[in-house]
Amino acid sequence: MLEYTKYISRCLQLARLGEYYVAPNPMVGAVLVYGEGSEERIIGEGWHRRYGGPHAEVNCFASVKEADTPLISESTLFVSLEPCSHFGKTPPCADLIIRKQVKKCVVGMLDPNPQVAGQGVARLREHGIEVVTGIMEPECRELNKRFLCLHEKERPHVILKWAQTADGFLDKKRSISPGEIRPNEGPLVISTPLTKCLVHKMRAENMSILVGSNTALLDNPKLTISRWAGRNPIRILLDRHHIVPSDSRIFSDEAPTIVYSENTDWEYVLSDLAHRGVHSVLVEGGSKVLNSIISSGIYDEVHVERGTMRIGEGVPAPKI
Ligand code: AOF
Ligand code: ZN
Repeated sequence: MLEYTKYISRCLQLARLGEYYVAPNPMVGAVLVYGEGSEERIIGEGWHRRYGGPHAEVNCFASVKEADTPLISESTLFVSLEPCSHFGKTPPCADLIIRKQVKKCVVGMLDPNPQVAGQGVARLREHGIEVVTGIMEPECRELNKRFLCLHEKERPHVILKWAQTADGFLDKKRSISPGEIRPNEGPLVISTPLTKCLVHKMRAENMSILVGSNTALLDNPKLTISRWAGRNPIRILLDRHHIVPSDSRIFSDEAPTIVYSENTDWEYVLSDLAHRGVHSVLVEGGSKVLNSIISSGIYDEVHVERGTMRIGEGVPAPKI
């Protein structure tokens, strides 16, 4: 018998190659295996490479060498997510699999997208293809936690992130005096060159990045990626009192910016982002925004960088 976890592991490895390029779609990998025992070998591999592009299964079949095509009908297709059954930007993968007449299909996990939700697997079974589901499901779920959150909870996956001093402060006390456009002092630097790279990696992993008006005003950040690969996240600014000037770096043309000013209620912001298809938000501060999200209880992960410096007084870091 084929070792299911070995090939679903390979699917997950392939799926990861699409990281940074497929959001808000899931990362998906597929492997086609012919024969068993001494005959056993992979005859095709593929993954979803970019948003709007062909799905993993399509790329997998396309990779099969001409000499191996007669073997497809005697092969097992492994795929980390249920093959789709709908016409999206691309036609249904389930129909392609049926046309290729594979013997068996092993699926990591079902697709919670309501347009698919079990119908892909059902269609394969209706056409006499043996289907096994739920192989390495926890690993499949972890890989696509953002995509799953969007479809299962109808809101983006929320990650809070901040850096604090050894004595528990986010920053010195800084403010803007009347008439002054920008503060003279820059923000307290807690991050190191290495952790700055990691922050940029997190920005690349998430579809959007959110800050409040104080952070936009005091730090004047661009919130883009320069120390990691991938696309700049969509910038989200909560600015209830319209205090952030239009020439701020958060409005630079490197990425879109969405401003919430009328309604900055966290549940409203999350549901609006979900409607726009945003599957993840990295919240980078400041203290007011972080504290209000923490008190709402609607967040999924918290990443705290602890520096070695002590500053004695300043803006206290949030408590969770
Ligand atoms: C698959 N294989 O590799 C992926 C799937 O607009 P489309 O056509 O790209 O469809 C996107 C939806 O298809 C996405 O929301 C998810 O439900 C599924 N993704 N399905 O069979 C793949 N990426
Ligand atoms: Zn598909």
